[in-house]
Amino acid sequence: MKFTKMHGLGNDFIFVDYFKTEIPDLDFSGLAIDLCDRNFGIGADGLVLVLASNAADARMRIFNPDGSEPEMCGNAIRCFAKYLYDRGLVLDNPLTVETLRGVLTLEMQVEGGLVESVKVDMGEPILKPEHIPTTGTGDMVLNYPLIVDGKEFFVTAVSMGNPHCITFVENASAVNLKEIGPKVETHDFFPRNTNVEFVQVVDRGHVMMRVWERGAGPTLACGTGACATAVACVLNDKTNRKVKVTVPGGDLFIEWGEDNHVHMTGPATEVFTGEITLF
Ligand code: ZDP
Repeated sequence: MKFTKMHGLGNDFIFVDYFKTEIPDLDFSGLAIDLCDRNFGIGADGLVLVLASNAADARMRIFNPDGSEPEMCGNAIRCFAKYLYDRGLVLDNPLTVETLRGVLTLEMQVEGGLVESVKVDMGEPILKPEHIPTTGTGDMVLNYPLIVDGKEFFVTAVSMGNPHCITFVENASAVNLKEIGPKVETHDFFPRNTNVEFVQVVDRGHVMMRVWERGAGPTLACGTGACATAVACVLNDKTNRKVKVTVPGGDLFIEWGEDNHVHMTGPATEVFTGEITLF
């Protein structure tokens, strides 16, 4: 199996291309578990399939390292656009991508014929508690006291197609992610589990964020997480609608427009191509 290794701010993915070929009858969930393993496989935060689409220029499927299939992925979709455009598979700019969250539009910044960064219209945030989903009621889960290990965490829940649980902290780097992350990820309040973001506000235009990802654990960056964080910051009156989100892997630029759409801008990088023999 030929593959291409790519990343968005260190959030890394294995790309497998079926854009012009038949999709083999493979257990991609099981394959993701094997290939994403950093010791026994290639190592990555996810497996991404490049597919043809009847509804858009192309279709993206992604599998987490635990084999689960999330609805959307911000860092991978920027890499997805670069993969298609740099190879001349799609020449439109902007281009459209079909995901489980719907069809999204991506605008590429090209230098020397290659994509350097991508601005993605990530769509509207989903705030209705039962649509995130959570077991909460009312209009939204805002500064809600979630009990974890007997301790109260005030959380805001936002979906960008995939669920996110955001909590504000004094010092993001002091959070014991491995301790608290999985407990919030699998909390009963989140029937389909959740990604977990710890956010430290620097000023009204800048925050620091660390993430424990659903089905992946700690990662260096999360695009949907950065978008959900920006929305939570505005809802809690912490920042303006335009905010730089600094994650361990670098900076993402997020704007929650007056049209209620969230726009994410960030880099996409190709690292190497290779081939792996499947047993
Ligand atoms: O929702 C989930 O299960 C996430 N782990 C999906 C991956 C999200 C990603 N990190 C992103 O950038 O949005 C790839």
